[in-house]
Amino acid sequence: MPSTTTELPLLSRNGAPPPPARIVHLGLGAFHRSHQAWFTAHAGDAGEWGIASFTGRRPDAALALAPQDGLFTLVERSAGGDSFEVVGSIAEAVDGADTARLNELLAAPATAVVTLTVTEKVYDDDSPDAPLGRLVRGLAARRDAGAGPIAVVSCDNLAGNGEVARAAVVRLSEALEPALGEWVRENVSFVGTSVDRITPRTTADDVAEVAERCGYRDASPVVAEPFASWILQGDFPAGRPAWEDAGAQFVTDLEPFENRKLWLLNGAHTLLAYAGQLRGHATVAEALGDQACRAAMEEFWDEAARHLTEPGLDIPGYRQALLERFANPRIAHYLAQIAQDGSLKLRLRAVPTLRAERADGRSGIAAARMVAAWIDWVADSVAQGAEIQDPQGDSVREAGSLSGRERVEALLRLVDADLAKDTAVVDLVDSETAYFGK
Ligand code: CS2
Repeated sequence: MPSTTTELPLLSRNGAPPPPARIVHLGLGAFHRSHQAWFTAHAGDAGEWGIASFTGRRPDAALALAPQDGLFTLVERSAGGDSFEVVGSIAEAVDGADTARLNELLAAPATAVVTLTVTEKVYDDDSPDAPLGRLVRGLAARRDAGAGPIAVVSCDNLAGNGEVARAAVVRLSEALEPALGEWVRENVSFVGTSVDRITPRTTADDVAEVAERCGYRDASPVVAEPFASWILQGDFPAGRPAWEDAGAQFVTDLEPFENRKLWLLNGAHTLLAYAGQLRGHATVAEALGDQACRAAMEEFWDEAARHLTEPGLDIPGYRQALLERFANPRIAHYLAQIAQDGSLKLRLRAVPTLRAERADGRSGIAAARMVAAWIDWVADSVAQGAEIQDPQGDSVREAGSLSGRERVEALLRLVDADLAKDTAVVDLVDSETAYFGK
């Protein structure tokens, strides 16, 4: 065994070619690798489907992966231990700024699928250098080349993500050129999906562990829980990998599944992110071990579950599985990471339940408490001069420096302007502030 990790060989394909790049991905990050890249590597026809994966704002992930031929180690971390797997589906790791390569790939008839993990806020970002602006210019190149129809598959945590992607891409295409909007409508299939795999940020310890246990150097391994789910609805006019071999489910009505995941898993995450940090915890597992957080989460689940009534959703089983996944003591999933982009996440994760409960004549108090926890967390962060990452960051900081009911109303307005006009809702949220004090 070499004495230092620098003496170990770098992960490499040893001259073997990667699978042909027939999928373009935008948003090369840890989640893409633990999820879409992993599903593609486990499809029965994996040898025919490589991914050209483009980074978002920074090139770092591409710079780390390119020298190791796109290969990376997936560390599957269960309560009992780690297992290691080299994932080979990323054929090319590309700097997102390399739009020439993006256009070239999209103009190739062999390219059949575009997957997206661009984060929720990017669907509202109309700037030409944002990922969807780049995609639209790539689609124009495809049309010009006569390369035929293609599927765009959104893998972001948004309700109706396929339709949200369609609306954004059509809007941007029309702005570029009206005829392109027409082409997109006729040739691009937008596939909606619900994606799930808890993927905490990789740490230096993880990098060292891979070197030690695997006997090679990997500058960029990914850690994930054993659980993985991908539920998809829509057409693939130019074909797709046999993702069902890896456990992906193809359904005709995605909505109940995506609501189940978005409200129960992501909703609980968002609640724990704020309530947990207010109570001094750093990770999901720690927050879950605190009775005050856990009870608030279960109460929120009770509210949300009343609106998840489709047969076959097995809500009790799903809740039980979530409790086990969240409690995985070896996954350090940081609450600070989940707390980012709160105003938008609350709109997607808390507001639907709050509205549905109120429409049924109930208060929606547990959903309101999630919003209140965010408000307290924003106020604390502002008071401490801590960073707040949010698509409406300036407005959040400004509203967070107000006090009392005024602060509640101003912050609620950033989550949902209509709800903030409802004095009963403002009163309800206000009454739930300071709930998670130590
Ligand atoms: C989390 C998600 O950071 C967050 O907002 O709720 O990333 C969550 O871990 C994934 O959706 C799990 O599939």
